[in-house]
Amino acid sequence: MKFFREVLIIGEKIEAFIFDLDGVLTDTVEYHYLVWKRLCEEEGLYFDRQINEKLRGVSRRKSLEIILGGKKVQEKTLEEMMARKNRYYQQSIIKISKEDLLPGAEEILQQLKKKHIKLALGSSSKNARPVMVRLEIEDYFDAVADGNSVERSKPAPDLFLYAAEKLGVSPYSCAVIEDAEAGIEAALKAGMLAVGIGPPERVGKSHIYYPRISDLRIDDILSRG
Ligand code: B16
Ligand code: MG
Repeated sequence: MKFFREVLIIGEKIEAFIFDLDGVLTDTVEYHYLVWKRLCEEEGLYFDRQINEKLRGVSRRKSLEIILGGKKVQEKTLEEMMARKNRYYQQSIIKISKEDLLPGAEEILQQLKKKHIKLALGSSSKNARPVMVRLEIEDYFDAVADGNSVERSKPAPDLFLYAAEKLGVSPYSCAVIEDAEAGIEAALKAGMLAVGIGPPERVGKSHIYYPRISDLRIDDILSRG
């Protein structure tokens, strides 16, 4: 995939950045962990931080399937469990404020705006909009792609392709900033420049990665276009 991008897309400039939300701009990963843990305790299901790592970037339904680990459950029960988890999650995000933006995140959005780079959000979460509002970042974005925008979530490329379409740019001119393996895979499949945030074990398949969002260098990314 990396090879294809480098060989076929010579001369394509980066015109837009697509930001993941959970784990990139804010640390809602911890909120998701705590509420899945609560649900698992109620249901007598095993859950730990290692399993939680596998849930980064994947949809609510896929997350529950991973937790169930092949255990057969009726559709009605699955839906009730997803709804309960979401109720708990919605209760926990009420506490989110601008303070929950990760260090350096807003500065990066500001720098990109100054450079007239188009910005989109690309989050698997159906709760992305209320979280953006609580973080007071919605005005930075020209488009929002979230868990309600497409059928197939990350690692399918659909969400990022939808974001590029909304921005009116070619997928090849987009850089995706992601903390999840599923998100990097989605960005690569979309033909975009994949920028990982996190350790190499998680985001090492990206074109370029940084340990934290505050380490990201916009000019490095633009020069990779
Ligand atoms: P919801 P991202 C993802 O957001 C989270 O990383 C993932 O853990 C969560 O299951 C998914 O959103 C769905 O969230 O239950 O709120 O619809 O990282 O793509 O911004
Ligand atoms: Mg994420």
